[in-house]
Amino acid sequence: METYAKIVATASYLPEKIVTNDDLAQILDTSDEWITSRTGIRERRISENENTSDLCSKVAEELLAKSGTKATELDFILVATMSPDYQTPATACLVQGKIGAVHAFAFDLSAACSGFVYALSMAEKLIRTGSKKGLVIGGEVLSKVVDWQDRSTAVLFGDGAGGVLLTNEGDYPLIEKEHLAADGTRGSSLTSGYRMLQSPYALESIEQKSTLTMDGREIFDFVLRDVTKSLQALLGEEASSIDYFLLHQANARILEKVARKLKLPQERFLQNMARYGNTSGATVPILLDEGIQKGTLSLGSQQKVVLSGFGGGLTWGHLVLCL
Ligand code: B82
Repeated sequence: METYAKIVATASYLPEKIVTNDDLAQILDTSDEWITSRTGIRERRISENENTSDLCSKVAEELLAKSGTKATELDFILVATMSPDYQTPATACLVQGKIGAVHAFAFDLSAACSGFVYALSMAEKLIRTGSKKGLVIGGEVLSKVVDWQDRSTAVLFGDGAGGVLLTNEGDYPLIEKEHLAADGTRGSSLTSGYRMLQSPYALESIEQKSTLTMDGREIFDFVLRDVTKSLQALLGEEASSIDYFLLHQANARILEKVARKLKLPQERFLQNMARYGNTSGATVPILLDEGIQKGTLSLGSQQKVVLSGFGGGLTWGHLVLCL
């Protein structure tokens, strides 16, 4: 008999501190009107004393509690992040240690805003090939990687984490269709964490910003052209029968344009960037958990939901889920 993955619980965790656009206007030359009209973002959460592994551990603990699972039952922990506590140990290992998941292997996956979608795709294959239970978490503290002097980027990002607990107890396929892709030739349009050569043997050191950089126009066009085209190609006629679209929450204008291109009503595109800003690899799982908490989405309902991530790499990916 075939083994199918199932999402048995979702969870999210946001740091307590709310920073509004007006708050930012006090430290940067910007305004609520500028930020809201261009991005749809009104406020974001900023961590005062928690790092990425802390946010992810809160999500992990909530996932275990909600599903009545013991940490020792987990076979794997995957964390999608572009803002890990360390390069090593992986954030997933910090979570594993903190919750006591002694039988789980653990690693981070680096695919920026597509990270959770990539990680959920990988985890579904782990379940189909023998793993029984595992966590997939997207978590970011982007407030530590943005350039707080740069008003064009600092206002866009926020901190948060979300995730799912997967088991092998599904009665039908969780992922009906998927498409993951990358174009490394365009990687320079969104970067973070650059480190130059600095050994005694280094011949040249190419200096670049290590804080987050992005060419907004270029990646905006990338979504409207490449990402939308690949979504259309994956869905075809089926697009109209998708119940909800959970797209990376980068910018409200992107969601409006994608909906219009697919000739679908805006209401099918869930949105929460007004409250959390862009939390990169965490936007999709936070949106999924909110949809479930509100009752818009329901686990086991067989609703058809598209998860779609796109961003640094460049990377993009779409999953057609049957919840
Ligand atoms: S923008 O270039 O300044 N712009 C679009 C022309 C304003 C309406 C802009 C802004 Br402001 C914020 C976000 C984007 C954007 O396109 N973001 C992304 C696109 C693809 C993948 C990831 C992102 C992201 O920001 O995470 C553009």
